[in-house]
Amino acid sequence: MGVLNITPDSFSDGGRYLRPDAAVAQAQAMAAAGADIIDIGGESTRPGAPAVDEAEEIARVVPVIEALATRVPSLLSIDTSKPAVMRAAVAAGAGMINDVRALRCAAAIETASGLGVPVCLMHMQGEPATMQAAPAYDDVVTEVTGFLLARVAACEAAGMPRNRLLIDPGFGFGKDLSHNLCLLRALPALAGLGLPLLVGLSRKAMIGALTGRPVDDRLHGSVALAVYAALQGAAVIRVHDVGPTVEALRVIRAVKGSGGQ
Ligand code: 7PJ
Repeated sequence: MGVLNITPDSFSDGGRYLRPDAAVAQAQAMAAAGADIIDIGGESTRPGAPAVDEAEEIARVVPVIEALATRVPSLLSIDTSKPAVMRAAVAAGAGMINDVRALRCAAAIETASGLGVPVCLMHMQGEPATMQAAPAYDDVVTEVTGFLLARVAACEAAGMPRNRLLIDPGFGFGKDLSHNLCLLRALPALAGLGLPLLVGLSRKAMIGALTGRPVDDRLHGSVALAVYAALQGAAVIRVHDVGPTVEALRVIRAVKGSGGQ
């Protein structure tokens, strides 16, 4: 899954793809590099990012989704928590919803259920503005797992079949380095819950903490974690640098697969 942020303020690529033609070109490049899914977002979840109203969010993402629907073979995912944006994006050609709030906003669950597309349910402690101030858990793996299973149950109760859902522990969303490392070590257990597991680690602060690298220089750490996550059972890896990640995963797949001698 390649990341396409159509925002002025995302933490690693804010402002680069605000113009629709630049966004479309970037998505085409990610598709050509092997992205099966393009995740399109019009609101930054960076700590301190200003809220975007739904009309502005729709105006950012819909022209890009419309243009891409006929130009790339990749599945288009809309990264939003707002029901109106979900509806507009799916009408424009999106075939998946990625919600960092796991359909907890008013009417989101009914809207997503009615739209009939796959949904990624992500764990987040708190809200983006303040989530990194003092994240705290008694047992991060147990609490994240319990939350995700409760959201899956809520979706099923709203009429969504289980085979339309993905789960994501939400690395960096109300988690410090030790929480993120605990969740990474628990990936096999999370993958074992029986729903496809999506992970997003690309360029995140934990890589900066471990390598000392600024956000625009975290490729090696990002690819390492993508490979690790895939080997531990992740089904979908959300990344900014599609080409290098796809290459790394291709090599790993050859080793794990049945080809060769
Ligand atoms: C994630 C996301 C993630 C899912 C972002 C960033 C911050 N959606 N949206 N999982 N992260 N499902 O790109 O670093 O980890 S925004």
